[in-house]
Amino acid sequence: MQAKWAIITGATAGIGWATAEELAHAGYSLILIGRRADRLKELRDTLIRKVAHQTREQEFKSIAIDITKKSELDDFIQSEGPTINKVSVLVNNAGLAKGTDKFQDAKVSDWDQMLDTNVKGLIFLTRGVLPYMIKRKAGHIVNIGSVAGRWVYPGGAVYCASKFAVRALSEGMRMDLAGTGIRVTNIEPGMVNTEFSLVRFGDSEKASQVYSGMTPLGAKDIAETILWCLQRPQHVNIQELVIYPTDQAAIGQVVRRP
Ligand code: NDP
Ligand code: 8X3
Repeated sequence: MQAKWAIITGATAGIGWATAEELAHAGYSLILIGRRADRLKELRDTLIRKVAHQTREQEFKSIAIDITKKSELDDFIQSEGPTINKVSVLVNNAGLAKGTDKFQDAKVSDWDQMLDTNVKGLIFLTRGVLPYMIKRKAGHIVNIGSVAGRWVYPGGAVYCASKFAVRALSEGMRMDLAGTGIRVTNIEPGMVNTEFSLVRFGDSEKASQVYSGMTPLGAKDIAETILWCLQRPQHVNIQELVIYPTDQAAIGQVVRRP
């Protein structure tokens, strides 16, 4: 049997990398997207070493693109058409938060980057892939939202707005795609220990403090959940899932031990 194809954005680190490993182990062929070509190569080599020897049908393609650049997304959709035509899963994972400054002090360039990546990158790529899925009457879009898409916190206005947008987009897509057979899932994690906090603060000391004294989720926890959603029978659509670490009762309530 031919392997199923999945696209994973933000595959060079964290949740995306772990999802690539999980889906590869489950037999998927993958298109891996991120900006860092060296990390994509490392991931591809890892997958080939760990997984591909099990089956000759699996393929791993790495595509270094910046999803904030619409021209790069358009080129990808055009040049990879024959492979995208086989894709049954799109994991819209690439995303980031920048800074925790108050709204009145925050950098406009940080806002641009968050909105261009978390919202516009997601919608343009999805818009490019969907016609292929609709033609085949099958597909699964998995969006990585956040608990920040349900609850706002100080210093998070624009990041939270971007994840509220991911939730609205997931609902809107699901409504517009009703009857096509395409499923849409929004996964909403709490604290996951990845490069996320390093990117947000640009400082490894500050980033490590985020998880001090508590046990955060790991990227694999989210990756396993994504695979579980994909593996539900076709008539079952997990619409949304909120996943917190046990040590985080709510967005601003974290239990820390000395
Ligand atoms: P990481 O920083 O570890 O990974 C983010 C990934 O996104 C990287 O692979 C990065 O790759 C990619 N990326 C960022 N910008 C772009 C871009 N312009 N074009 C292409 N790829 C891009 O963070 P996580 O794994 O934690 O984050 C994954 C998703 O999970 C994000 O959407 C995040 O908002 C969400 N999330 C994270 C939580 C957490 O606590 N960690 C909690 C809830 C949600 P590269 O730099 O190579 O481009
Ligand atoms: C990441 C979770 O709480 O840092 O989306 O916003 S949080």
